[in-house]
Formats: sequence, C-alpha cells, structure tokens
Amino acid sequence: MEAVIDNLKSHGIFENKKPLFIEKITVHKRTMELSIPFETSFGRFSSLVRFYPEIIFKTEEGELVKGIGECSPLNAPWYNYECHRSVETALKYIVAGLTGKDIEDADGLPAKNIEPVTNVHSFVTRYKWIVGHNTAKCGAEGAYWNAVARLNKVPVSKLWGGTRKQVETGTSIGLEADAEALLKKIDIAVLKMKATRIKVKVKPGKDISYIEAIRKKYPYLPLQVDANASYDLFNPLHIAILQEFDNYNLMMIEQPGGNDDIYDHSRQLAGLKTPICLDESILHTVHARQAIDLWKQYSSVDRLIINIKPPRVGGYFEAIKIAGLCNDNGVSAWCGGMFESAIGKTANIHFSSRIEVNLPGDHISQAPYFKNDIADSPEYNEGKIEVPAGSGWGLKNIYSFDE
Ligand code: OSB
Ligand code: MG
Repeated sequence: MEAVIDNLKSHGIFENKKPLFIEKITVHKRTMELSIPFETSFGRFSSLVRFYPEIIFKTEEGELVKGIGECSPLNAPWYNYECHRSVETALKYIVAGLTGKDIEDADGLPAKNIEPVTNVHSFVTRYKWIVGHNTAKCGAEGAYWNAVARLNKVPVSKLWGGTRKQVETGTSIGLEADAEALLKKIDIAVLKMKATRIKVKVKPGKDISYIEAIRKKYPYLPLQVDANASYDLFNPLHIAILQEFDNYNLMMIEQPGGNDDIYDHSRQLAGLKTPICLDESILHTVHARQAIDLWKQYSSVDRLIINIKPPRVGGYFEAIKIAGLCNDNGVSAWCGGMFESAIGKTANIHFSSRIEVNLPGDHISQAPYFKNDIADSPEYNEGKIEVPAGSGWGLKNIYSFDE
C-alpha cells in the first residue's frame, strides 16, 4: 500500500495562508473531579488533570486572535506511557519549539525575528522533532485550529471538511463489581440516555458472565467491548474467551491483546467473526496502514475497525488522515475518548463530523464527565450530539481556567 500524502487539499482540509505571528503561549492547568469514578482493566480514577494550551496569534494587519486546545492525559502511564506529569514536561518542549527558544528560556514569548506560521504543517513542524508525546501535541494543534477558525469566523468542522450537523454518540461504561451493578448502568444508558450504542469494559474474569447478563435483558442492543490490552493472545484460556464473544453479536472487541501490538491481533484472532478494533496500538498513519495491510493478508478488512483518538495520534490532521485511509480501504472508524473535558470532547465532535468516521463515538457519559467542567458541552439528545455551528469550537461558555 502506498504512503499517505500530506497534501491538505486532497484531504479536504482548509489551508491557512495568512501569516500568523505567535504573540504569547500560556498553558493552563486544571484538576477536575469526575462525576462518576471510572474503572478499567488498567486502573481506577476519580479526578483528572487537564492542560489547555492557549495561543495568541497576531495577523499582519495587527488583529489578535486566540486559540485554545486541550491535552487529556490520565494520571499515570496506564493507557500509554503518557500521564499528566509527562504532558506537562512535553508541553514545555512544544512551547519552546513553537516560540523558537531553548527549553531553559521558554516563557511563552516568541524569539526575536521568528517567522510566522501559515498552514498546519508550518505549525506542527516546529515541534514534530519531539518523539512521541502525542497527547501534548494534540492540545497545541487544537489551539492552532481554534484560532484559525475564529479568524475565519467558521466552526472548526468546516476547516476540517466535516459535513455532519450532528454525530451519533455512544457511551463507555467502566468495570463494575458484579453484573447487577453493570446492568444498572446499562439501564440508564439505554432508557435514560438512549445512547446509540454501548461499550463496556471487560477483562479476564469480568467478561462472558457480564455480557451474558446484558444480552439476556437487551438481546438487540448495539453493544461492543473494550479490553484495554488485558488478554494474552497466546494464552489458550484467553483465546477461548475471545472466541466465546462471537456468540453475543458484538459490534467489535477493542484492543484485547498487547498495548503496542498490531501483528498478533491480526493473526491470532483471524478466526473470529467479531471485528477487532485497535485503539492503543495505532499511534499514527503508518500504524494504520500496517494494520490494514496485515488484515488484508491474514483476516479481512471488514473485521478491522480503528478507534481514532486525536490525542493518541498526536493531533487532528493525523486523525483525519487515518480516517481517510480507513475509508479508502473499507475499514470502519470511530472517535473514542480520553475523558476529555468540554474543549477536547467538542474537538472530537468536530472531527467526527467527517463522513469517514462512520461508527458512533464515545462523546457522552452517564452524568456530565466532570463536576466542574471548563465549558458547557454541545447539546445532546437521544443518541445524537450537535456539531456546534458557531465560530471556533463553538462553545457557548468557557469558564475561567483559574481553579
Ligand atoms: O480505552 O477507550 C478507552 C477512557 C480513558 C482511557 C481509555 C479509554 C477510555 C474510555 C472512555 O473508554 C471514553 C470516554 O468516554 O471519554
Ligand atoms: Mg479503548
């Protein structure tokens, strides 16, 4: 398969040509309480730290425009190697790169005579040299797009070639102590939220009996499971469980095997009817292309699904490229979440307005994600969420960053 090209036009993405001078970068930090503590196979958490890179740009005419993005790490390196501590450090390098300064001198103000940025490549190039740290990079790129959209008085989705006015929304439910507790949450998601589909976390020992209980009560519910890398694809007992999932008409099994594995997923599970969804192991377009190649060789493309999370792949342009690649090859794609607060979730919703994102995303929770969110979220109604039409992210109220 050929490499994916970086040409913005061919991906239907707006190319900003106006020189934008970086005036000042400020990174806001905010700790927020989750409304409902969340448990997965890798850990349990009740509060999260979010970073909001804010960039003030100046046009050649002297107009000032502000953009804000979000970085949404977890508290420890559970899901990937990133955590809020690593993001805080990586952001210092990103700010240094963007402002043309050494890390020791990076104060958010630009170096003398530094060139303006124009399109997203010219922006991203300043920190592309940093290996990894995708969650940190995503927040910086978000600030860029937010500013460009506000300058042009259009919603970000328009710059990204998104056409949906609303996107289908599912919900992710964490591990519960027993099937009864899980069913209580399923009831809320089905009856009260009317989520388009439900995803439940599973791990060895908390799997078949839970799914069985759900299916008994809701035989036709669009249902999928997420294992967060908790099964060993070379353990016959684990393989037997994964094969048993085939009896429950699941939409997909998300990342059952190794956190950084693509190859063994493609081969060891080739016999399953249920599609395999990759989350943790797809960090960029090259991984997506390699996964598609492997599924073509050992399985088939209709059994591969990719969960595209902009923070995991280092930004929105990369996410759009992966979505296009999936679509070109008959692979379904959807946008998962990282417990983003309102800015990050809204960015994901704008991304999901692209037609290639063809399965419901994780954009809502049983209760508002946070007790003290940073802004009011877009309107949700019976499984659908509005893609904001206002300029920038289109958020109505962004509250103070001060805690
Ligand atoms: O694996 O999709 C995941 C949350 C944090 C880290 C990883 C994952 C998740 C979720 C929740 O499943 C998604 C959300 O509602 O934001
Ligand atoms: Mg996942």
